[in-house]
Amino acid sequence: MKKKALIFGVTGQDGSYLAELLIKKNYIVHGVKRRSSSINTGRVDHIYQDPHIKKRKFILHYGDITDSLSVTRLINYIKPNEVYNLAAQSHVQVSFESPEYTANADAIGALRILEAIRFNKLEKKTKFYQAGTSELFGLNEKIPQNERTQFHPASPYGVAKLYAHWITINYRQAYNMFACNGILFNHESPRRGETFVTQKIIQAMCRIKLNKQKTLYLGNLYSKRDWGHAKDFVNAMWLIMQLKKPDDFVIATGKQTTVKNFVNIVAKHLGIKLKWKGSGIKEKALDENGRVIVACDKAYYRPLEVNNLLGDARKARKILKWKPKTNLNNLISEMIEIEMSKISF
Ligand code: NAP
Ligand code: F7E
Repeated sequence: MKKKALIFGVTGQDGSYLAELLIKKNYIVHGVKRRSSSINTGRVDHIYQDPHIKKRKFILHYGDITDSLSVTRLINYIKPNEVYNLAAQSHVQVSFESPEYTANADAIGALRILEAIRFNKLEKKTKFYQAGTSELFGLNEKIPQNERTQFHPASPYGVAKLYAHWITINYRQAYNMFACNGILFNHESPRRGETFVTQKIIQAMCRIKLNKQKTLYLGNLYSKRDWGHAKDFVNAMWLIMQLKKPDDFVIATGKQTTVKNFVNIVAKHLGIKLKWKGSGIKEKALDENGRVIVACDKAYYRPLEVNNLLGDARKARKILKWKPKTNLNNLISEMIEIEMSKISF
């Protein structure tokens, strides 16, 4: 019998890569999409269109993790072997503006799925993966951060994910469920949402290179992130679910870069020479002709910033035998190549 996986958040960056991976591994993949006024399946449409993938291998259902009935109905109907909860309001800055919705989706959403597994008496059959985040470490700047580092979330997003983290552990301990947390550091790809900083920088710099945009406006240039490739990270999710015993893992590259340096690397790839001047909100980067290519705008600063994230994934390396295949330079090349092909299309 083929294994059945259910992915909440299949239309997102990670959901789309995970669906591809599981189909390759011969799973029947069920995905949950939200009803939206415009089409939101752009990241998974190619899976449907692939003539080698039979329609019955990839099935989409409407549902919403803020709607218990739809969650329970889907779990009961599909009776999956593995559930991946990747669904979330995943934007940190937006979580300051929609904190209640973020808590409902990101914290209680995880509870709804766990409870639906229990309610349908699937505790022994169904494994659960929770998409945890390095944002749990937040203001704790002791680096590198691993599974034993104290959490100190610094946004409604981080706080909601903290609940999801602990409720996953609670259901594991109380009901003996196979329920795991992946504590994933930032991971990007050509499928990254346009409002996250890496994709925003790549899109703007490519447009600037082609004279379709003048200036890129950013917030804090000095926050440091540990950026990996989403394709590598979804592989870690699957490995976590194949263990004999459920456990929690930090997944990270172990390399750190500032936002400003990310801009510099992208500029170098595109052959744009940047000269930085000024400081604080007045800091900017000019090109050889003195045109302002990058400037700061206070609209992109957060009420509270997480400055320093760097992951220590030694546990994953040892137990899962996982390590990232793509370095930052190659990730940036791939993102630029795809973006350039979209602009020139
Ligand atoms: P993403 O691209 O923003 O995708 C989020 C997915 O969740 C989308 O499919 C979205 O649907 C869906 N969703 C949002 N609210 C929902 C709701 N109420 N009901 C059902 N589905 C809902 O995020 P991602 O980068 O793939 O990240 C996947 C997960 O990992 C998220 O939980 C995120 O918080 C977490 N995470 C991400 C990173 C990272 O660096 N990427 C790091 C650590 C943890 P629509 O397509 O309709 O919007
Ligand atoms: O910001 C700074 C910003 O929005 C990265 C999510 O996937 O990873 C992601 O959260 C940094 C921050 O990602 C802009 O202040 C400067 O310090 O790309 P981001 P994030 O907040 O790290 C974690 C692990 C998740 O779990 C989340 O789901 O870049 N920054 N200027 C900016 N950020 C944005 N978005 N836009 C700017 O203009």
